[in-house]
Parts: sequence; C-alpha cells; structure tokens
Amino acid sequence: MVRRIVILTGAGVSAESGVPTFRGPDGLWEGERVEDVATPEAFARDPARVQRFYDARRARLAEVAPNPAHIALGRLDRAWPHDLLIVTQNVDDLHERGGAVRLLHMHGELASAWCLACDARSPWRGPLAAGPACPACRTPGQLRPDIVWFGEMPYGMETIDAALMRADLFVAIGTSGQVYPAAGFVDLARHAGARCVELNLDPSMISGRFHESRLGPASKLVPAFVDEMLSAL
Ligand code: BV8
Repeated sequence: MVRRIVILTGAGVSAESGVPTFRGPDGLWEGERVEDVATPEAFARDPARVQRFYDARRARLAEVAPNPAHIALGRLDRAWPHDLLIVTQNVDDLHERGGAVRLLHMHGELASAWCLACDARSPWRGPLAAGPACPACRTPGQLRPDIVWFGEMPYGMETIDAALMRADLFVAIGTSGQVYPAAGFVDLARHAGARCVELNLDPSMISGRFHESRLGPASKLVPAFVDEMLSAL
C-alpha cells in the first residue's frame, strides 16, 4: 500500500509550457555557458551579466502557464491524504500556479531575491540589474537571484533526505539525471525500499536505476499517473 510519496521534477515538466530545458541541442544554456552565468564565480566576475540572464528568465514567467502535468500534481497534492513531497529542480513558479503546496524548490526560485546585506529572502518579480533596494533592510544593490548555483548547497537537503528515507514511492519526472545531488535521490529511495518510477520523454542518464521507466510527454504521463494513484486510494 503506497502512502508516502516523493516526486522529483526537472526542466522536462515545464518544457510544454514553453520554458526551455537546459541541455538544448546547442548544449548552451539559453545561449550562455553554464559556468558563465550559474556559478558564484561568474557573479563575482560579471554581476551585471548574471543579473541580466536571470532578469530575462524572470520576466518570461509572465508569458508561460502551468501545463496538464503541473495541474495534475496540484490535484494530487489536494487529494492525497498521506505524506507527499514534490521536490523541484526548476526555478520557475509553474508548480505553485498548478496548485502544488507540498513543494520544495531545491535549486531556488526566480520569483525571489536574496539580500547579501541582511540575508533576507523577499518575493521579487521585477529586474535586479539596476541594483534596487532590499525590501527588508532598504540597502541598495545587494540583492542577488535566490538561485542555487553550481558549487552551492541545494536548499532543504535535510527535509528531502528524511522524506526519501521514509518513501514508499519515488517518482522522477522530466529530468536527465545529470546534476547532483538530485540525480542520486533514486539511489537513496531505492535503498530505503521505495518503488522507483521514471516519467520522461527520453531515456535519461539514470533510467536503469528505476523499477519502471515510462517514456512520453509529461502532459500525458503525469495526469495518467495521478489518476492511478488516486484510484488506488
Ligand atoms: C553541490 C539553478 C555541494 C540554476 C541548477 C557528483 C558527481 C558529479 C558532479 C557533482 C557531484 N556532486 C556535486 C557535483 C557538482 C554539480 C553537478 O552536479 N555538476 C554536474 C553538471 C555534473 N552539482 C552542484 O554543484 C550542486 N551543489 O553539489 O553542492 C553538495 C554536495 C552534496 C550535498 C549537498 C551539497 C548544485 C547544483 C544546482 C545548480 N543549479 N539550477 C538555474 O536554473 O539557473 S541545476 C539545473 O540544471 C536545474 O535546476 C537542474 O538541476 C539541471 C538541469 O537538469 P534537468 O532539470 O534534468 O533538465 P535537462 O534539460 O538536463 O533534462 C530535461 C529532461 O526532460 C530530459 O531528460 C528530457 O528527456 C526530458 N523532457 C524534455 N521534454 C519533456 C521531458 N520529459 C517529459 N515531458 C517533456 N515534454
């Protein structure tokens, strides 16, 4: 009897909403080399460039909408009476707009700014490149994107590890399994005795570690998976 579920999502769950995935055909990350925009070193070297990169992605949030996969996970979150944790690697806000509540952004959020002066994290929708004042301490020019860059510690690792250790079912949706520690969650869940299922458009780097891998678009696979879960209640 499945009771405790952990779901990990990646860029593939937002692809059908028009949010580009990471490893595009040109391997460039929206035209940028990852190390030039998503590392603390890049921010120290050229903060304006990094701010422009995230300002552009933050502005595009207003042009995209949740797809049937986000909406189905919102439906599961409302109806599942047992433990559920949705861990996303995505920094967009489509899971929340799809109705998910038991959600953890392990790599941060575009819609949040982090003040390096007072350490406050504040909801943020506009650009940061002009160095606006922190909503909490009013210090100008000290806000950085509230994003976990390469080499930085992901958010909520204690909560995630605890949920993986107790999981009956682990489901990975729309992720290539190339970035750690997220790509290692299936091993932790499996070790804890959980059934592990992958829902992905293509086979990933970690498909072989799952008990079952269903291939197809998230907008089709996820609603069907949620129907399965709720009909088994
Ligand atoms: C850390 C925010 C210390 C930024 C991101 C062990 C081995 C090797 C390397 C490492 C290791 N441990 C650590 C590292 C280093 C590094 C790492 O993993 N490097 C990789 C490149 C080798 N990891 C780190 O630096 C991490 N920090 O380790 O700190 C530590 C160690 C232990 C415990 C605690 C701390 C921090 C990594 C986070 C970096 N920030 N994002 C931003 O968004 O701007 S990572 C970013 O890239 C995303 O968040 C995501 O995690 C990753 C992209 O992967 P996916 O989401 O999977 O997307 P991708 O495009 O690759 O794949 C899409 C998939 O969807 C495909 O499979 C495709 O088939 C599928 N798909 C497409 N369309 C659809 C679909 N599926 C269904 N339907 C569709 N329609």
